[in-house]
Amino acid sequence: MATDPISGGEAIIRCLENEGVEYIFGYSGGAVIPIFDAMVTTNTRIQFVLTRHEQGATHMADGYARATGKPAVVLVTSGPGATNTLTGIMTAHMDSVPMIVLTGQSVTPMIGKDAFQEADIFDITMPVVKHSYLVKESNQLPRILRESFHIATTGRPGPVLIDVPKDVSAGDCTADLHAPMDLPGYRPDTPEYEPADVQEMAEMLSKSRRPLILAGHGAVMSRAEKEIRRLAEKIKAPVTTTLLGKGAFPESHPLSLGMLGMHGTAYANKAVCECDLILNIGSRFDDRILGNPAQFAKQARILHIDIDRAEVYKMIRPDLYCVGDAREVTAELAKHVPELDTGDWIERLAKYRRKYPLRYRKQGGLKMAHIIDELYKMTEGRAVVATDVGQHQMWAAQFYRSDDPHNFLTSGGAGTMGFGLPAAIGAQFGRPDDLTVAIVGDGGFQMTCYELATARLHNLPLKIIVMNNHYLGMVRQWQELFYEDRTSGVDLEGNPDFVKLASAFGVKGFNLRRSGDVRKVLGRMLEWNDGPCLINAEVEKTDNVFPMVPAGKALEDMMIDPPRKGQKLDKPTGST
Ligand SMILES: Cc1ncc(C[n+]2csc(CCOP(=O)(O)OP(=O)(O)O)c2C)c(N)n1
Repeated sequence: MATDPISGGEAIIRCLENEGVEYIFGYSGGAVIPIFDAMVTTNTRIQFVLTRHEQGATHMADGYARATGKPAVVLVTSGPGATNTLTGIMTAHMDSVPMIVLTGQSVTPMIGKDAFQEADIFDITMPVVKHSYLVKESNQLPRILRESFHIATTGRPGPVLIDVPKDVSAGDCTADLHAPMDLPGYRPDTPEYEPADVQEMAEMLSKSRRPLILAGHGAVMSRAEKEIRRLAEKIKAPVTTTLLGKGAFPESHPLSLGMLGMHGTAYANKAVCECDLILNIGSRFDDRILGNPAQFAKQARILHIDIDRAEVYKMIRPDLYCVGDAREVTAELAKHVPELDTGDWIERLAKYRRKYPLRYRKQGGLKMAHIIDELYKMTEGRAVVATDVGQHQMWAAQFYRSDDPHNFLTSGGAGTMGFGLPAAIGAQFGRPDDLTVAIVGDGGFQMTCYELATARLHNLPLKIIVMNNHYLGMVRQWQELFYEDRTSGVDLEGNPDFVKLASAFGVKGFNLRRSGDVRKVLGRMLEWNDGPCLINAEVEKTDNVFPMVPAGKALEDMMIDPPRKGQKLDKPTGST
């Protein structure tokens, strides 16, 4: 049904409203003025959040989507504005986060002619989007917007790019704003799983004496937490998760083994080595959790549930797989599987838990693990935690246990430094009443710290802890362990005074220097109620994260404690 003409920009805003969008995160520019203009002329209830950099906008949108489970929207201009979103798009893509990125583009007659601020963002982002569009006519906008939300949120979610030339956003649109979709080749909602496969999985599970459930991000995305809990409790199977699967099973539950893999718990890694069956629910068997794929879970039969057929056989050859939605398949499986007697197995793992607990020394200098452990206790595990990438990220994953699948936000697949602060801001927008804490390294924080201005402007009650070890800690750890302590390119000499930096943005800052002050300073931070506040934690410079499985080694080769002084370790061969 044709309507009176409205501008392409207005059509975009109205279609976003139809999708229930609350926020657009972005940055302005010439090629998107018609869309910004429509935000004024349409009197929309959507709020625009002007960030300080387009990368910040993408991570904010990402954090919003991860914390709320809803798709998020980014709007930026053409050329450099569009290319500045690349890292954020890749981050969302690697972790299957639903995001719509609207980029401005030069007017259609100038495309391909090196016009001012022209970039071929469609092709540049091609390997890191789920789908992309270049809109050629204003009347295509309603259909494309509808399709983009459908594609971004269904099946395996991911980012969708919509490149909008300026004449398209400025032109007339007469198309129905509820235009029908036209996606004949895309049917992710078709229930693909075979009931017979599930039945067979149940039979294999019923013969297992040492079962282990591994939950990944797919379990989080499909909201399978209740079903996983039901299944785990019925068969009394221990559950371990990937970094992004944190919270898919409550980490405070007695059956939880926490995270596995490179910096996972010793008892989770032992469980993988000794189990007789692994049920993988929605994890893509990332190399950080496999160690050496050829050596992974040698005694176990492997069952793999994934919504994306491309993940099956990619890293591991399963004994049986089922392509389908993690929640549906797990629910079905729980119906068919009998109760199991796993008493001996649970007791064996309990011994490992007692022998190799996660630990840190309280004496000596201030430790990141100590701060995170106290934060966990003081907030009773209820905070939404967003991290950057590095040692602090791994300690946060180990010590901030999560019982909620939407409370631990981190860049897992891409490992993007600079993610933590903007992701926490996005999460706080989406969940204004929840306590949100960004735990960041001094390196990563400096990549996006300008977004303090965004947090302050909107008076978000966000808490930020900068783990200031004056090093790019995780890289220094590798150099110390595997390159005879030849540190190179990791000394963050010249760090600013982070409390003064915060103050320049109007953000309250506290210094934390001594272990004895951890509770006191965290308490001040938690009580602060005038917008964002930050702790500069002067932590020990050369502390290292353990357990550690060197990249490319088998989980059996895990180092539970630091190696002896002077002990020479092989250089890791696996991906770094
Ligand atoms: C954008 C980006 N650049 C480089 C890296 C490689 N890298 C991974 S961890 C790390 C060190 C992080 O240092 P910091 O932010 O201070 O955190 P820490 O490890 O000290 O906790 C680096 C450089 C990365 N992951 N992302």
